[in-house]
Amino acid sequence: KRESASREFAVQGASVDFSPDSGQNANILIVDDRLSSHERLNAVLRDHNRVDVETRPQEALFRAAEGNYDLVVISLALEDYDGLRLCSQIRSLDRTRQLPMLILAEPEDDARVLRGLDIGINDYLMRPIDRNELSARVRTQVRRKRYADRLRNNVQFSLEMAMTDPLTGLHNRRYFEAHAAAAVEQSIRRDRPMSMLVLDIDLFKSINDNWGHDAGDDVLREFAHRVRKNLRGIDLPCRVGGEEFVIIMPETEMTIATVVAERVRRKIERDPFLIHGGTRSIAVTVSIGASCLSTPADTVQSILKRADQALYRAKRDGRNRVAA
Ligand code: GH3
Ligand code: MG
Ligand code: MG
Ligand code: MG
Repeated sequence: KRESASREFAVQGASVDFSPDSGQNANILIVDDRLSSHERLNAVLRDHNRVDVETRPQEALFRAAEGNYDLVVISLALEDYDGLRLCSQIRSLDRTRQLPMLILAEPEDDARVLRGLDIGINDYLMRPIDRNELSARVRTQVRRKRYADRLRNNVQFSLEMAMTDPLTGLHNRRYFEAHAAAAVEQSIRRDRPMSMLVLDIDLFKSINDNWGHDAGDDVLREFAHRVRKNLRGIDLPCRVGGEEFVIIMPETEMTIATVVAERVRRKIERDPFLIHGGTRSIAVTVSIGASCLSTPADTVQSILKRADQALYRAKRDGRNRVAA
C-alpha cells in the first residue's frame, strides 16, 4: 500500500521521499559462527529489527542473495573461513552488489579491515563491541541503503515513464530512438537477422471525425493491446506517432516478419473495435510495411526508409495489407 502511494507520488513529481528514516525494522543477516558472539549481537539488534543468524559462511552467500536483507553483519573471526572472501563474493554477485556490509574485527585485524574497505565493506567495528555503537552504525547503514534504494527506484521509474507512451503503455518514440540503433548495431556485429515493421492505422482521421477523439483513443489502446498480444517477448513495439507504430524484431528474418505482420493485420481486421464505452463497434484496419537488415552498411534510417516505402505501397494498393 505504501509502495503504491509513493509510486503515484513519483508519477507526479518524480521526486524522492526525504522523510526521516528510523533506520530500524530492518532485515539483518548476522554471519558469525561463535555462539556467545552472535547471541550478543542478536540481543542488541533484535528488539528493533528482524535478525537472522547464519553460522555457516558458505551458506551465508546464498542466504544473502535469496533473502531481502538491508544489511549483513560479518565476523572476520570465522573458524576455517576467511570473512573477507565472503565480503568479496557478496560484492561480486549481482543480487548482493548493493547490500551493505558491516564487519566485526579483532583489534589485531587492522590490516584485514583495510583490505575489507578496499573490497567495499561499508563500515566496521572493533571488538569488544559497544552495543550503542553497534546499533548506531547499523541504523546509519540501513538508512543509507534505503535511501539509495528509493533513489534507484525513482530513477528507474522516471526513466520508464519517460520512455513509455501513456495512452497505450507501449514504448514511445524516445525509446525507439534510444534502442533501435543499438539493436541494429548488435545484429550487424553478431551477424544476426533483424526486421522492422511500420504500422499505420487506415483512415484513422475518419475514425476521429466520425466518432470523436475519445473513440480514436479507445481504438489506439485496443490496437496496441492486440499488437502486443501477437508478438514475442523479444519484439519491441513502439508508438512513434499518432497512429503510427514501429516494431523492432531482433533475431527475425524477413519471411517471419511478414508472417507476424500478416497475423497482426488479421487480428485487427477480424473483430470490430468497441468504442463509446462498449456501446458501439467499428471496423478498423491497418497497413504494414516490413523491411529487414540486409547489408552491414544498414542503419536505423535506411531500414526504416525501406519499411516506410513498403507501407506507402500497401496504402497505395488499397490499404489493409502487408507489403515488403
Ligand atoms: P491513411 O490510411 O492514409 O493512414 O489515413 P489516415 O487518416 O490514418 O492518415 P492521417 O495521417 O492523415 O491521419 C492520422 C490522424 O491521426 C490525424 C490525427 O488527427 C490523428 N491522431 C494523431 N494522434 C492521435 C491521438 O493521440 N489520438 C487520436 N484520437 N487521434 C490522433
Ligand atoms: Mg499516419
Ligand atoms: Mg496517413
Ligand atoms: Mg493512418
